[in-house]
Amino acid sequence: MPSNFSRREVLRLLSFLSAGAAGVGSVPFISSLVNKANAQTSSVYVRENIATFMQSPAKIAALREGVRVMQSRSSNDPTSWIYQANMHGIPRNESRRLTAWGTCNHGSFFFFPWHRMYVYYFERILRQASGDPTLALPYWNYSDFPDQRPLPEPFRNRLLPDGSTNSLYVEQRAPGINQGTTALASAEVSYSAAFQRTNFFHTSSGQQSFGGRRATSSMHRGSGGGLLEGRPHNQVHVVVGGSNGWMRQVEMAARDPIFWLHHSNIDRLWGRWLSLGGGRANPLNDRDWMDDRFTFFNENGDRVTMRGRDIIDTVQQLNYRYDDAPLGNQMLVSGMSGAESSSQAAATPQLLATTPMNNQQMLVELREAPVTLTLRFPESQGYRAFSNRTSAVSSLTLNVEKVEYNPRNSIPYEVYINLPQGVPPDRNSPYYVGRLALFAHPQKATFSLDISEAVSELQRLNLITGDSISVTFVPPAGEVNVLQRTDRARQLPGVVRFERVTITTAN
Ligand SMILES: [Cu+2]
Repeated sequence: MPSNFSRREVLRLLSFLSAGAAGVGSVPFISSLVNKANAQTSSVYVRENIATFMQSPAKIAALREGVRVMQSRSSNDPTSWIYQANMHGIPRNESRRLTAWGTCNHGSFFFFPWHRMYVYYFERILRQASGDPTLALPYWNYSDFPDQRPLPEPFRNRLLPDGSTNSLYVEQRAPGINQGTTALASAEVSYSAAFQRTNFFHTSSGQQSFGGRRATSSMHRGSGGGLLEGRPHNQVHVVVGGSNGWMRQVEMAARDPIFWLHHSNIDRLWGRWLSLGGGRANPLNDRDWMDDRFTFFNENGDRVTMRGRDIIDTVQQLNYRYDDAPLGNQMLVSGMSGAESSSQAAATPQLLATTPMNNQQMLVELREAPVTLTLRFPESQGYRAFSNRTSAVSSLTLNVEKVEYNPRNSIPYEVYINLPQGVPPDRNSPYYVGRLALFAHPQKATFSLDISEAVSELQRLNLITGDSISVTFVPPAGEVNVLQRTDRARQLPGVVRFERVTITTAN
């Protein structure tokens, strides 16, 4: 049992697991849920881990059939595959602007509620299309179990053993994903940084939170994404999508069937975060978050609207729950250290290290070859933060400032800290901190990645010494060819440019 759980947190976690409920804050509420769950078990849909779900050929067959039937419908039909995907984003070659198309929310605190509503109605449509009244959407649990980090097997092959088409397969994925040889890495799927935060939203520009910056209305591509939206959400999008696959583009992502299992998992992690207590709560006093209306379609093709206040309790309001992960998993435990730290009071993030800025405003350009940049510590305090393991700095953020990129075609670079010269880049090494995951990222905005976990591991291994620190951007194996090919064919820039890289304390 982890010693850094408070007794109350443990009790809440246990209540949560026994109720199987997501997103409830107070203990009396939980017990009423337990009763309800016991009384009505048969009517509550259970979203299962795909690793469990796929043990049942009948369930996989129902999932495939639901997807196939939706794909066979006309794109003017709101219950069709393409109509639903276009609600997330509208492809550039599409001239129609149908109701609710292009309305996904990223980069603000509407990210979680909007995607919960979106997945909820999609699941209802899918169930009806499948002909199986018991079908619930599974989730892809890449975070908790390392052996579940390759793309789930039912999604990998174009054809099924009987020669028919596999509706869960798409070709438009990164190299190695459909072979199962490229698995997600721990640094790409960790939710530790996000789970340590106890604040749902951040209000000032430098502050961070679990769920994103406050907004007063729908935000298609905001620059205030929460920590969980950054990792694992954006990381998984670009690792699966690669340089120009569907998952890496907002406009195409929801055409890949794995999108829905990815977002089912993101939705599950929201409930897991809430269940940890310690002040973690939904912004129930925020009128915009609670009352702004978003438009969807139900399984009959009827237009419906939903508000935040309609989706807070998935069991009581939406009739589904997650089978949920066991208590003793390592990431959950490690994610809790320092959860109650008081360092979350608003303060300006402090600059610890930076690449030099030159006067000509020259941008750093990433192309086919790895690029290593050296960051200097402008003040002794920055150096102390890295050299001293017992430093008070608990939270560190890597920032890539003013990034420009082609959203359809740019390499999801691997990012390493202090990778020694001559050492081959390895995504399972302690130097690796994740991808430059530019998913739904506004142009010229700052890309941020929490590197606290990686830095403390490098400190533990004595791999951070001296008066500078390096950051290396490496194109993933197999992605450069993709870039060069499309570069020539379509005359797209393909490259990523940015102004400088800094490391700051996060608050
Ligand atoms: Cu997404």
